[in-house]
Amino acid sequence: MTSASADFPAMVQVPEAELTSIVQRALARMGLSDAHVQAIAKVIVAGQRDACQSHGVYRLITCADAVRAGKVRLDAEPTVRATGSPIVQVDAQFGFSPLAFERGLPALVEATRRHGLGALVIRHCFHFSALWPEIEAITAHGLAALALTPSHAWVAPAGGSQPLFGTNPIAFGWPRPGPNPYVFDFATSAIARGDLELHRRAGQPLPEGCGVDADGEPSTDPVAVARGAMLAFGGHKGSALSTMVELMAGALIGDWTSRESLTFDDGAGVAPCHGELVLAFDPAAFADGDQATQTARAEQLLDSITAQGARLPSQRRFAAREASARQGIAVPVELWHDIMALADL
Ligand code: NDP
Ligand code: PYC
Repeated sequence: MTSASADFPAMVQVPEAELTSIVQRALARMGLSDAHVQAIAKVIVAGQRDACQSHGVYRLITCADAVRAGKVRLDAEPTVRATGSPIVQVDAQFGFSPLAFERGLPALVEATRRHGLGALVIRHCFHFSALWPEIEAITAHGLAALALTPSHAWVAPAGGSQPLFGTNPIAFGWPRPGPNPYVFDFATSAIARGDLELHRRAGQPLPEGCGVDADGEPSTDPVAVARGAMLAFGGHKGSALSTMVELMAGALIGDWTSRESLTFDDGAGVAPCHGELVLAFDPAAFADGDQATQTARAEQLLDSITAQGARLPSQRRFAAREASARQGIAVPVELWHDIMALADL
């Protein structure tokens, strides 16, 4: 166990295989089917491995809350409709999203290879996860990818103070030579809801500019902001990106917007339920016969970023991944106790 301070809580280091088996046990105890257990465990253990505290094994608590509320279907079998068009449609049947993505991925890759670009539309899923695991699963096939999903109406539009948008993440990936793609993945809110919850759990104030209280006054109190509204990052720019997510991954695909997801939640306070849009691009189809030049120009651009001393997004994550492989996965002690309790260990 490492020593603790306010910003750096004490951690336990757990080998990946052990953490995976404890997480699987906890999920199985919730009554989830084995297919969901495997898919969810993979995603949240990967999050913890990459030191993504808001979307790592903390999400077991999110799963437990959703299951307890009786809204999520524990044995939902996603159905995949791939008709030869570029659009692959998956109905998650009101189960958690990781299995729905997993089931749709092969058809998305096939459609993208055939048409040059493809779209995966997931509907009716409970969504609590980070998007980068999905992006990395697509870039592993040599494809570029863009993913969008709404959440619950927690975020006010720029200039307003009433919650309307979700925290609406946008994630993008570009395949690179070597093991690590270029990937960014961020909430369009100034802070992710998961991070707000972690601040609330730790009794810590939010950074300035993340939200307003119920009277529309700026606040750094996570409880007051949860009652009021979160804010988009970058003012009107984040607000417009968030609107795009509602339109493209809500209205366009015929699934719920963040406001509709919150209405469906009806005070249960569980994971949002809505759809997701994932777009994939085959670089070969856009390269005009010269993929070597395409790749070289992309690499030149990315190298010019790091040449200035700037880092690429996901660089911190990839470094954490390497550290986890060497030392085991770091889990905050308090969370570790919660997880062990969920696993009845
Ligand atoms: P962060 O602000 O932590 O990070 C956003 C991105 O920017 C990451 O790719 C990160 O890479 C990168 N980054 C951070 N600092 C730098 C830097 N100095 N230079 C270059 N790149 C940098 O993400 P958020 O808190 O906004 O989101 C966290 C997670 O929450 C995401 O994975 C998202 O998918 C998830 N989420 C899920 C939602 C859902 O509805 N399912 C809703 C909202 C969020 P790195 O990781 O290496 O630091
Ligand atoms: O962190 O904003 C968030 C979030 C919403 C749904 C899953 N994660």
